[in-house]
Amino acid sequence: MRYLSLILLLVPTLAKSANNTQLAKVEPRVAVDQVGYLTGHQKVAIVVGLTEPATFVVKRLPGGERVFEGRTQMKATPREDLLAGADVSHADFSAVKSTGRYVVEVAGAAVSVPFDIGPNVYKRAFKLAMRSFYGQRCGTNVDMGPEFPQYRYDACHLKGAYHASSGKTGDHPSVKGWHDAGDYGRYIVNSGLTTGTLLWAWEFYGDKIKAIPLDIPESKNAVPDFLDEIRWNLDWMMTMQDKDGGVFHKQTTERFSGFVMPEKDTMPSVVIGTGSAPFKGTCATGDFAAVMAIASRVYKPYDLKFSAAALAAAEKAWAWAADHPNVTYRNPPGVSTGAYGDPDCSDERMWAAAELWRTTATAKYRDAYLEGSARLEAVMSSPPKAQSWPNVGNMAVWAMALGQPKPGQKELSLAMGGSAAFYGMNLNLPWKISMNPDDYVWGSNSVAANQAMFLLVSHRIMKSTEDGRKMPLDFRQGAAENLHYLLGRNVFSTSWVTHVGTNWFKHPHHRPSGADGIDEPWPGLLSGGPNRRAQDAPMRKLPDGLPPMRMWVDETESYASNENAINWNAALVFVLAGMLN
Ligand code: 9MR
Ligand code: ZN
Repeated sequence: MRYLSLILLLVPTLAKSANNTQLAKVEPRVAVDQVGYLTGHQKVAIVVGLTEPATFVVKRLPGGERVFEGRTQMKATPREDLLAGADVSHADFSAVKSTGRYVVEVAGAAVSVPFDIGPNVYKRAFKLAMRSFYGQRCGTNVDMGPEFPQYRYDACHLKGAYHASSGKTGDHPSVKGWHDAGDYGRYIVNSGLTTGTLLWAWEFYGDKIKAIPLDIPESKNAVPDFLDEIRWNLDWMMTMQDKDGGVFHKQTTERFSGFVMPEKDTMPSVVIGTGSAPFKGTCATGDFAAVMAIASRVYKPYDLKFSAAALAAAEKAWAWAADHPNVTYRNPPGVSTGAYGDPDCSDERMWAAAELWRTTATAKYRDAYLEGSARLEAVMSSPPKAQSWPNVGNMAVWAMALGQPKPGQKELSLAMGGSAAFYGMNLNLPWKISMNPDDYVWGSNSVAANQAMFLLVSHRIMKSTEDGRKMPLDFRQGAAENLHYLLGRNVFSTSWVTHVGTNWFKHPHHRPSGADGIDEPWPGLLSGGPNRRAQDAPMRKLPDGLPPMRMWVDETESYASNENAINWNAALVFVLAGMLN
């Protein structure tokens, strides 16, 4: 007994010293954004593992001509670096401005992978990240050729039916939609923020997005590819609305399939409800209303009929949500796919109100927003939080700000306050990102991306006011810093987007990637990223107790750190779109 408690006492200490040895052993590495840097932006490589300043050179490829020389600056010791527990230095080569391909070499230490500098370096990354949605399509055969010719599957999940928990019986012809993630479920709540984010990307950056073809089956029609792709999911979402306006939470199999191709998952795909009246949920219905309200605006120039149908669906959903202010969802007995259970649906209703106000200018929606806004603002003010599937309050506030000729003072200060805090971190912290140790949750890479989106949206809101235009802050630069982290400037020196950069991760928890017999994974997928809690039971691939940024493994089984998901990819698409020229 005494020994046992002694051992238990020692375990954490042992783990810690083991970690420290491991941390100390990091070979010097030069972590860069493996895609590159925009011409006018700050350009910093993060050097890990140097204990004193060193000389570095920037060489232009292919010849190796030395175009810049500088000295690294120490930023943190392992003790000071709360994110990765490493020696962190910066090599700042912002002065390099000619378009080209380069490497950064640190004397006696290491050399980076090659990267580009130029005015439009993120175009391919944007295309692959967005095209990955095509690779998530349900209900049709998918073929990622010509660039990725063997990546294909046949039409899947064509049969739909009502589950007992929906209060209905019989078939439900529900096709289309995107598979949520590495699994084949389709979930309205997660589709909500995903589809809303993508539609916003279009509203913000449509002019630049338009110029980038996605090579999808609809590429030859008159509608921009980006909107064709989103429509695939909107059409499915429409089928999830009940006659009374409420929207069912999800359509999945009762449990997750094995690692098989989608067409080999032959369990019935069922519409799942809350298990008792009213069967639909408020979070799903609120998200749906918000998304359809945006869709009504976005598709108006291309498809009047659909635009009107989307608005009617949104208004009906809104009315249902107003009558059922907080019907929450938990998996009914026998169902073990993702829950996306959110205990508080007020932010979803607010987002719906704000988007409907923006689309229709009808006073009742503005009034509904104003009624709930004090609570929302209290939640949103310091510390600022990135939007996430259960937390769409930011979208509500921003929609309100963007929907008026001049944003209200409150919305403005919320957006600016949050961004100033994030931006300050981007400027000052050793890793130049706006991530706190607490931000390393399941899907932390989407926190980085959504914080970047926060900065980009605030940038737009700021520039819409006269005072804001005069402000010298460049929130776009802050957003780019978080993007650099995702594209390789992290402790692993790994790009967290498949087929993007040089040293990109190889083993997403993604069923088609695991089951297709091809070595390399599907393109354009963002890894969920480090998760400070080792939540990947029972396989337990994640280490214990390392600093948060190191809690990631490139292993298929690590679903809690290395899955892909549509909401995470959507935030990435938004940020990449914001960086297009
Ligand atoms: O992204 C979700 C994360 O916030 C939750 O902590 C986690 C556990 O509930 O679930 C994540 O979502 C998963 C969903 O439930 C099912 N499809 C895969 C999603 C990504 O891992
Ligand atoms: Zn499917």
